[in-house]
Amino acid sequence: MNSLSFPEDFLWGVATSGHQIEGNNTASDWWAWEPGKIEGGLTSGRACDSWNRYEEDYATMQSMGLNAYRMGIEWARVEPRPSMWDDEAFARYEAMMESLSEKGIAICLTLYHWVLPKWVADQGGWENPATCDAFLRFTEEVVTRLGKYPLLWCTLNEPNVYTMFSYVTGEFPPEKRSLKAARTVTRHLLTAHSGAYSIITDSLGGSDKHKGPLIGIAHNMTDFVPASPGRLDRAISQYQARAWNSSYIKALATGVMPRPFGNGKPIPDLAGSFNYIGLNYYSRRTVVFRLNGISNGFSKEVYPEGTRFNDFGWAICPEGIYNCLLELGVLKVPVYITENGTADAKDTIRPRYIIEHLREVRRAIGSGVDVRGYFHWTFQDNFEWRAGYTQKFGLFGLGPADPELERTPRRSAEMYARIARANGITEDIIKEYLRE
Ligand code: IFM
Repeated sequence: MNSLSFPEDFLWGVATSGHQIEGNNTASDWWAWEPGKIEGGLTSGRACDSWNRYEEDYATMQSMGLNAYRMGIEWARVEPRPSMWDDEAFARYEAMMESLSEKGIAICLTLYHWVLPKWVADQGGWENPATCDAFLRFTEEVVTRLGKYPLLWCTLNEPNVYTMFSYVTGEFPPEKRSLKAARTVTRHLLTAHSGAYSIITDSLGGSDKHKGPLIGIAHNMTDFVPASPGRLDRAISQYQARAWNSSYIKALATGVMPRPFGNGKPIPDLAGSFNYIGLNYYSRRTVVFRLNGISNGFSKEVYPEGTRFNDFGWAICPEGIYNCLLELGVLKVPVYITENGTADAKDTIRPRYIIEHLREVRRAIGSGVDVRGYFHWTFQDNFEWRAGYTQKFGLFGLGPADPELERTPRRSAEMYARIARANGITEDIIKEYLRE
């Protein structure tokens, strides 16, 4: 592999979400739901205590040469009860963003990353159309108070993952298993997104894909491949790719969400309500057809000999990110990798994972996709939802049992800093980190 340079002004960042790192998000639906549900018996608890330790983390990011950070704002913190805006919580978020801005770190702000205020969940969450209005009031408040800070606005994180886990497989709160509910939720999420797009553009000036504000969603895409050339395996893998990947792209472009997660009816103002698109890419799924129900996707995963897996059992496939980027390229807006990373407690696969995925990102740029930034998931080990603290995605190690919550750099952190500083992958980096 040869050295690779990235376009001027490319963003090199890390991505996090509020609930996963801040700690004590006590007015949220997740906080109420977690006891007894989380692997390892812990709850999110104090997480990484980033609510208090943000300054030290941002200083570390700055020293690594990072110029961007994807963070979340927790709706439950700033509106713990209906229309009761918590000024102190807003002041803390403002202090965070001020500190990032002073350090020259561009902000990507996520408004919804799966966690609701408990009072919203109690009123039916995203099944209730009133949640769209509540979300828009929240968006308006955020824009009024903090609108000058973010370069990128991410209205929704991975609506497909949220709907699947919360309403189809029932692994996340509210643990429903109903395709009908999943369809309603998808519609409301996309309605909320398009409303938020209008609020942000109306308040902060016309959207311009060169100057911002840049507004989009973080779309989780998987590279689906049939395990055999057989007709049924090909059909199921294409079906999954359509349902999981393309239907959201189509919905944003045309305003109509196709089945199975949409009802084929137009969603007002959705078409074109974005001026960038975020890609969250982790892995490939190689599937065979099985009559085992929609929550299993009518399929089973079967991988060829030699496939590499991470600690979570996810198949590693760098060229998958290239395929996904090419698919997103049809939207003709800038693309940011809003998440990419791997669960690897020992850090034995992460350096190669990063280099190989970045090589594919660079290849996509060469093929004409306007990729403008890469946010590695994630900065430090954090609360991995139902898997608790068992999966380690961090450039920095962190153990929930450590009273000091010390952030311990993995080798990947040092490597990623070198990539960010060089705005690319140099021969030296390749020699040093790809040698094994
Ligand atoms: O931790 C999650 C994140 O919240 C959303 N995208 C995938 C990550 C790893 O599972």
